[in-house]
Amino acid sequence: MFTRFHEGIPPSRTRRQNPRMRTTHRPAGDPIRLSDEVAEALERGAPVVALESTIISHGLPRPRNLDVATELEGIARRAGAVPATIAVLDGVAHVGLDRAGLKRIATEPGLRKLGARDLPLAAALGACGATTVSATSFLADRAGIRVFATGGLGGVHRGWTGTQDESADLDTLSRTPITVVCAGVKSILDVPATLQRLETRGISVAGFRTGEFPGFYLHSSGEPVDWRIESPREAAEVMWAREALGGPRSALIVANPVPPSEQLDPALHDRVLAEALAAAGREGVTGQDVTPFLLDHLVRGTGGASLEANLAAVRGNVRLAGRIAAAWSRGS
Ligand code: PSU
Ligand code: MN
Repeated sequence: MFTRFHEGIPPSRTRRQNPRMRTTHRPAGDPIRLSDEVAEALERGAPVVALESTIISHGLPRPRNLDVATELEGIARRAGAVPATIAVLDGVAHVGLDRAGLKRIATEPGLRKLGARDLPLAAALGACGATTVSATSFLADRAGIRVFATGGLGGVHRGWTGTQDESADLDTLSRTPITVVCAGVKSILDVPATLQRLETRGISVAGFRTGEFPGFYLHSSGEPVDWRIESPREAAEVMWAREALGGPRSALIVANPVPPSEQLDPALHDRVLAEALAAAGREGVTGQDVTPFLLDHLVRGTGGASLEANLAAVRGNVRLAGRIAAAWSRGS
Protein backbone atom coordinates (compact mmCIF):
# COMPACT_ATOMS: atom_id res chain seq x y z
CA MET A 1 0.00 0.00 0.00
CA PHE A 2 2.78 2.39 0.96
CA THR A 3 6.31 2.17 -0.25
CA ARG A 4 8.85 2.11 2.50
CA PHE A 5 11.33 4.93 2.34
CA HIS A 6 13.25 3.55 5.24
CA GLU A 7 16.88 3.33 4.16
CA GLY A 8 18.39 1.62 7.18
CA ILE A 9 19.97 -1.76 6.90
CA PRO A 10 17.58 -4.51 5.94
CA PRO A 11 16.87 -6.83 8.82
CA SER A 12 19.36 -9.55 8.15
CA ARG A 13 22.30 -10.59 10.20
CA THR A 14 25.51 -10.56 8.24
CA ARG A 15 27.53 -7.93 6.51
CA ARG A 16 27.47 -9.99 3.32
CA GLN A 17 23.66 -9.66 3.31
CA ASN A 18 23.95 -5.97 4.28
CA PRO A 19 26.36 -4.17 1.96
CA ARG A 20 25.65 -0.89 3.76
CA MET A 21 27.31 -2.31 6.87
CA ARG A 22 30.57 -2.97 5.04
CA THR A 23 33.66 -1.48 6.61
CA THR A 24 36.93 -1.16 4.75
CA HIS A 25 39.46 -1.45 7.53
CA ARG A 26 37.98 -3.70 10.20
CA PRO A 27 36.88 -6.98 8.71
CA ALA A 28 36.29 -8.80 12.00
CA GLY A 29 32.64 -8.95 13.04
CA ASP A 30 29.61 -6.79 12.44
CA PRO A 31 29.38 -3.52 14.36
CA ILE A 32 25.64 -4.09 14.83
CA ARG A 33 24.35 -7.52 15.83
CA LEU A 34 20.67 -8.38 15.80
CA SER A 35 19.52 -11.22 18.03
CA ASP A 36 18.05 -14.15 16.11
CA GLU A 37 14.60 -13.44 17.52
CA VAL A 38 14.67 -9.76 16.52
CA ALA A 39 16.11 -10.50 13.07
CA GLU A 40 13.47 -13.13 12.38
CA ALA A 41 10.65 -10.87 13.57
CA LEU A 42 11.84 -8.05 11.30
CA GLU A 43 12.18 -10.42 8.36
CA ARG A 44 8.57 -11.54 8.87
CA GLY A 45 7.35 -7.96 9.34
CA ALA A 46 6.27 -8.88 12.87
CA PRO A 47 6.00 -6.16 15.55
CA VAL A 48 9.25 -5.18 17.28
CA VAL A 49 9.78 -2.53 19.98
CA ALA A 50 13.19 -1.06 20.77
CA LEU A 51 14.02 -0.47 24.44
CA GLU A 52 16.89 1.66 25.68
CA SER A 53 19.45 0.54 28.24
CA THR A 54 20.58 3.78 29.93
CA ILE A 55 17.39 3.81 31.92
CA ILE A 56 18.44 0.38 33.24
CA SER A 57 22.11 1.16 33.90
CA HIS A 58 21.99 4.80 34.97
CA GLY A 59 18.32 5.73 35.47
CA LEU A 60 17.16 3.11 37.99
CA PRO A 61 18.63 1.95 41.30
CA ARG A 62 20.31 -1.43 41.53
CA PRO A 63 19.46 -4.27 42.04
CA ARG A 64 15.83 -3.57 41.10
CA ASN A 65 16.93 -2.43 37.64
CA LEU A 66 17.48 -6.01 36.42
CA ASP A 67 13.96 -7.05 37.41
CA VAL A 68 12.62 -3.97 35.65
CA ALA A 69 14.57 -4.73 32.46
CA THR A 70 13.07 -8.22 32.40
CA GLU A 71 9.61 -6.97 33.29
CA LEU A 72 9.64 -4.41 30.46
CA GLU A 73 10.49 -7.11 27.93
CA GLY A 74 7.53 -9.13 29.23
CA ILE A 75 5.19 -6.14 28.86
CA ALA A 76 6.26 -5.66 25.23
CA ARG A 77 5.61 -9.35 24.54
CA ARG A 78 2.16 -9.29 26.12
CA ALA A 79 1.33 -6.25 23.97
CA GLY A 80 2.18 -8.36 20.92
CA ALA A 81 5.73 -7.21 20.08
CA VAL A 82 9.21 -8.69 20.25
CA PRO A 83 11.35 -6.55 22.61
CA ALA A 84 14.76 -5.40 21.37
CA THR A 85 16.75 -3.97 24.25
CA ILE A 86 19.77 -2.18 22.78
CA ALA A 87 23.23 -1.80 24.32
CA VAL A 88 26.91 -1.96 23.35
CA LEU A 89 28.86 -4.95 24.70
CA ASP A 90 32.59 -5.22 23.99
CA GLY A 91 32.27 -2.77 21.11
CA VAL A 92 29.35 -4.57 19.42
CA ALA A 93 25.98 -2.83 19.30
CA HIS A 94 23.45 -5.47 20.24
CA VAL A 95 19.88 -5.07 19.06
CA GLY A 96 18.06 -7.58 21.26
CA LEU A 97 19.81 -8.77 24.42
CA ASP A 98 19.68 -12.20 25.99
CA ARG A 99 19.42 -12.70 29.74
CA ALA A 100 23.20 -12.54 30.20
CA GLY A 101 23.37 -9.29 28.23
CA LEU A 102 20.58 -7.70 30.28
CA LYS A 103 22.40 -8.76 33.43
CA ARG A 104 25.63 -7.13 32.29
CA ILE A 105 23.83 -3.85 31.59
CA ALA A 106 22.13 -3.93 34.97
CA THR A 107 25.12 -4.94 37.09
CA GLU A 108 28.47 -4.10 35.50
CA PRO A 109 30.33 -1.32 37.31
CA GLY A 110 31.54 1.70 35.37
CA LEU A 111 29.33 1.15 32.36
CA ARG A 112 29.43 4.09 30.00
CA LYS A 113 26.41 6.12 28.93
CA LEU A 114 26.54 6.25 25.13
CA GLY A 115 24.88 8.80 22.87
CA ALA A 116 24.94 8.40 19.09
CA ARG A 117 28.23 10.30 18.86
CA ASP A 118 29.90 7.77 21.15
CA LEU A 119 29.05 4.71 19.05
CA PRO A 120 32.01 4.78 16.64
CA LEU A 121 34.39 5.27 19.55
CA ALA A 122 32.83 2.44 21.56
CA ALA A 123 32.92 0.16 18.50
CA ALA A 124 36.53 0.86 17.65
CA LEU A 125 37.77 0.67 21.24
CA GLY A 126 35.71 -2.37 22.22
CA ALA A 127 33.90 -0.51 25.00
CA CYS A 128 30.75 -1.49 26.89
CA GLY A 129 27.96 0.97 27.45
CA ALA A 130 24.28 1.57 27.79
CA THR A 131 22.58 3.52 25.01
CA THR A 132 20.58 6.70 25.58
CA VAL A 133 17.53 7.68 23.55
CA SER A 134 19.94 9.21 21.06
CA ALA A 135 22.05 6.08 20.47
CA THR A 136 19.10 3.70 20.82
CA SER A 137 17.00 5.47 18.21
CA PHE A 138 19.95 5.60 15.83
CA LEU A 139 20.63 1.86 16.20
CA ALA A 140 16.95 0.88 16.12
CA ASP A 141 16.49 2.79 12.88
CA ARG A 142 19.58 1.17 11.37
CA ALA A 143 18.15 -2.22 12.25
CA GLY A 144 14.78 -1.38 10.66
CA ILE A 145 12.79 -1.06 13.91
CA ARG A 146 10.06 1.56 13.73
CA VAL A 147 8.81 1.93 17.31
CA PHE A 148 10.78 2.69 20.47
CA ALA A 149 9.67 3.04 24.09
CA THR A 150 11.42 4.94 26.87
CA GLY A 151 10.59 6.85 30.06
CA GLY A 152 11.16 10.51 29.40
CA LEU A 153 13.26 12.10 26.68
CA GLY A 154 16.25 14.26 27.38
CA GLY A 155 15.85 17.90 26.40
CA VAL A 156 16.85 21.44 27.25
CA HIS A 157 18.11 21.80 30.81
CA ARG A 158 17.12 24.60 33.15
CA GLY A 159 19.78 27.29 33.02
CA TRP A 160 20.54 26.38 29.40
CA THR A 161 21.33 29.96 28.49
CA GLY A 162 24.45 29.59 30.61
CA THR A 163 25.39 25.93 30.18
CA GLN A 164 24.12 25.26 26.64
CA ASP A 165 23.05 21.86 28.01
CA GLU A 166 20.63 20.37 25.51
CA SER A 167 20.37 16.59 25.30
CA ALA A 168 21.70 14.95 22.15
CA ASP A 169 18.39 13.06 22.15
CA LEU A 170 16.80 16.01 20.35
CA ASP A 171 19.51 16.16 17.71
CA THR A 172 19.20 12.47 16.81
CA LEU A 173 15.40 12.58 16.85
CA SER A 174 15.46 15.51 14.43
CA ARG A 175 16.93 13.24 11.77
CA THR A 176 15.69 9.75 12.66
CA PRO A 177 12.29 8.59 11.40
CA ILE A 178 11.26 6.52 14.41
CA THR A 179 8.18 6.63 16.63
CA VAL A 180 9.12 7.23 20.26
CA VAL A 181 6.61 6.56 23.01
CA CYS A 182 7.53 8.53 26.14
CA ALA A 183 5.95 10.32 29.10
CA GLY A 184 7.13 13.65 27.70
CA VAL A 185 10.52 14.92 28.73
CA LYS A 186 11.97 14.64 32.18
CA SER A 187 10.50 17.27 34.50
CA ILE A 188 13.99 18.15 35.69
CA LEU A 189 14.30 20.01 32.37
CA ASP A 190 13.07 23.35 31.08
CA VAL A 191 9.89 21.92 29.55
CA PRO A 192 8.68 25.00 27.58
CA ALA A 193 12.18 25.49 26.11
CA THR A 194 12.31 21.79 25.17
CA LEU A 195 8.92 21.98 23.44
CA GLN A 196 10.19 24.98 21.51
CA ARG A 197 13.28 23.05 20.43
CA LEU A 198 11.12 20.09 19.35
CA GLU A 199 9.20 22.51 17.12
CA THR A 200 12.31 24.17 15.70
CA ARG A 201 13.99 20.83 15.00
CA GLY A 202 10.94 19.52 13.15
CA ILE A 203 10.05 16.68 15.51
CA SER A 204 6.36 15.71 15.38
CA VAL A 205 4.59 15.64 18.76
CA ALA A 206 1.18 14.20 19.61
CA GLY A 207 -0.43 13.67 23.01
CA PHE A 208 -1.87 10.20 23.53
CA ARG A 209 -5.46 10.80 24.72
CA THR A 210 -4.37 14.16 26.09
CA GLY A 211 -4.08 17.75 24.88
CA GLU A 212 -1.38 18.50 27.44
CA PHE A 213 2.26 17.53 27.28
CA PRO A 214 2.93 14.94 30.04
CA GLY A 215 5.23 15.87 32.91
CA PHE A 216 7.15 12.55 33.19
CA TYR A 217 6.53 11.90 36.94
CA LEU A 218 3.38 14.02 36.62
CA HIS A 219 0.34 13.41 34.45
CA SER A 220 0.67 16.87 32.91
CA SER A 221 3.38 19.48 32.54
CA GLY A 222 0.69 22.10 32.12
CA GLU A 223 1.95 22.87 28.60
CA PRO A 224 -0.44 22.34 25.67
CA VAL A 225 0.31 20.11 22.66
CA ASP A 226 -1.11 20.87 19.23
CA TRP A 227 -2.18 17.34 18.32
CA ARG A 228 -3.74 14.43 20.08
CA ILE A 229 -4.25 10.86 18.97
CA GLU A 230 -6.65 8.43 20.52
CA SER A 231 -5.48 4.92 19.62
CA PRO A 232 -2.49 2.81 18.59
CA ARG A 233 -4.15 2.53 15.20
CA GLU A 234 -4.12 6.32 14.85
CA ALA A 235 -0.42 6.41 15.67
CA ALA A 236 0.21 3.82 12.93
CA GLU A 237 -1.86 5.97 10.55
CA VAL A 238 0.44 8.91 11.26
CA MET A 239 3.39 6.65 10.43
CA TRP A 240 1.76 5.58 7.17
CA ALA A 241 1.00 9.21 6.30
CA ARG A 242 4.65 10.02 6.85
CA GLU A 243 5.61 7.25 4.42
CA ALA A 244 3.09 8.48 1.87
CA LEU A 245 4.33 12.05 2.18
CA GLY A 246 7.94 10.96 1.92
CA GLY A 247 8.91 12.60 5.20
CA PRO A 248 9.86 14.50 7.17
CA ARG A 249 12.70 12.23 8.20
CA SER A 250 12.44 13.10 11.87
CA ALA A 251 10.85 11.34 14.81
CA LEU A 252 7.22 11.16 15.87
CA ILE A 253 6.84 11.56 19.61
CA VAL A 254 3.79 9.89 21.11
CA ALA A 255 3.52 11.59 24.49
CA ASN A 256 1.80 9.15 26.81
CA PRO A 257 1.11 10.46 30.33
CA VAL A 258 1.35 8.44 33.52
CA PRO A 259 -2.21 7.96 34.83
CA PRO A 260 -3.19 10.55 37.50
CA SER A 261 -3.59 7.74 40.05
CA GLU A 262 0.07 6.73 39.60
CA GLN A 263 1.69 10.15 39.35
CA LEU A 264 4.01 11.64 41.96
CA ASP A 265 2.36 14.09 44.35
CA PRO A 266 2.91 17.43 42.52
CA ALA A 267 3.76 19.39 45.69
CA LEU A 268 6.34 16.77 46.74
CA HIS A 269 7.71 16.76 43.19
CA ASP A 270 8.22 20.51 43.11
CA ARG A 271 9.82 20.66 46.55
CA VAL A 272 12.29 17.79 46.03
CA LEU A 273 13.15 18.89 42.50
CA ALA A 274 14.08 22.35 43.80
CA GLU A 275 16.37 20.68 46.36
CA ALA A 276 17.91 18.43 43.69
CA LEU A 277 18.61 21.35 41.35
CA ALA A 278 20.20 23.31 44.18
CA ALA A 279 22.37 20.30 45.12
CA ALA A 280 23.50 19.82 41.50
CA GLY A 281 24.51 23.48 41.37
CA ARG A 282 26.34 23.31 44.70
CA GLU A 283 28.22 20.15 43.76
CA GLY A 284 29.10 21.43 40.29
CA VAL A 285 27.54 18.46 38.47
CA THR A 286 27.81 18.90 34.69
CA GLY A 287 27.49 17.12 31.35
CA GLN A 288 26.29 13.53 31.18
CA ASP A 289 26.14 13.28 34.97
CA VAL A 290 23.39 15.87 35.39
CA THR A 291 20.41 13.66 34.47
CA PRO A 292 21.41 10.58 36.56
CA PHE A 293 22.28 12.86 39.50
CA LEU A 294 18.91 14.59 39.49
CA LEU A 295 16.94 11.35 39.00
CA ASP A 296 18.79 9.71 41.88
CA HIS A 297 18.27 12.73 44.11
CA LEU A 298 14.54 12.61 43.39
CA VAL A 299 14.32 8.91 44.26
CA ARG A 300 15.97 9.50 47.63
CA GLY A 301 14.20 12.79 48.35
CA THR A 302 10.75 11.33 47.70
CA GLY A 303 11.38 8.13 49.65
CA GLY A 304 11.16 6.09 46.45
CA ALA A 305 7.86 7.59 45.28
CA SER A 306 9.46 9.14 42.17
CA LEU A 307 10.78 5.70 41.24
CA GLU A 308 7.28 4.22 41.33
CA ALA A 309 5.94 7.04 39.14
CA ASN A 310 8.90 6.64 36.78
CA LEU A 311 8.25 2.88 36.51
CA ALA A 312 4.53 3.39 35.98
CA ALA A 313 5.33 5.76 33.11
CA VAL A 314 7.82 3.40 31.48
CA ARG A 315 5.52 0.37 31.80
CA GLY A 316 2.67 2.29 30.17
CA ASN A 317 4.97 3.45 27.38
CA VAL A 318 6.26 -0.04 26.60
CA ARG A 319 2.68 -1.38 26.51
CA LEU A 320 1.53 1.37 24.17
CA ALA A 321 4.62 1.03 21.97
CA GLY A 322 3.89 -2.71 21.63
CA ARG A 323 0.35 -1.96 20.52
CA ILE A 324 1.51 0.68 18.03
CA ALA A 325 4.09 -1.74 16.60
CA ALA A 326 1.36 -4.37 16.27
CA ALA A 327 -0.97 -1.92 14.49
CA TRP A 328 1.86 -0.86 12.19
CA SER A 329 2.70 -4.48 11.30
CA ARG A 330 -0.93 -5.34 10.60
CA GLY A 331 -1.32 -2.48 8.14
CA SER A 332 1.98 -2.35 6.33
N1 PSU B 1 14.22 8.27 30.86
C1 PSU B 1 14.18 7.73 32.11
N2 PSU B 1 15.37 7.53 32.75
C2 PSU B 1 16.59 7.79 32.14
C3 PSU B 1 16.61 8.33 30.83
C4 PSU B 1 15.40 8.55 30.24
O1 PSU B 1 13.09 7.48 32.64
O2 PSU B 1 17.63 7.54 32.74
C5 PSU B 1 17.93 8.58 30.10
C6 PSU B 1 17.70 8.33 28.62
O3 PSU B 1 18.67 7.39 28.20
C7 PSU B 1 17.95 9.66 27.95
C8 PSU B 1 19.00 10.23 28.85
O4 PSU B 1 18.36 9.52 26.62
O5 PSU B 1 18.48 9.89 30.16
C9 PSU B 1 19.24 11.70 28.63
O6 PSU B 1 20.48 12.03 29.17
P1 PSU B 1 21.13 13.47 28.85
O7 PSU B 1 20.19 14.44 29.49
O8 PSU B 1 22.50 13.45 29.48
O9 PSU B 1 21.17 13.62 27.34
MN1 MN C 1 23.30 16.95 28.74
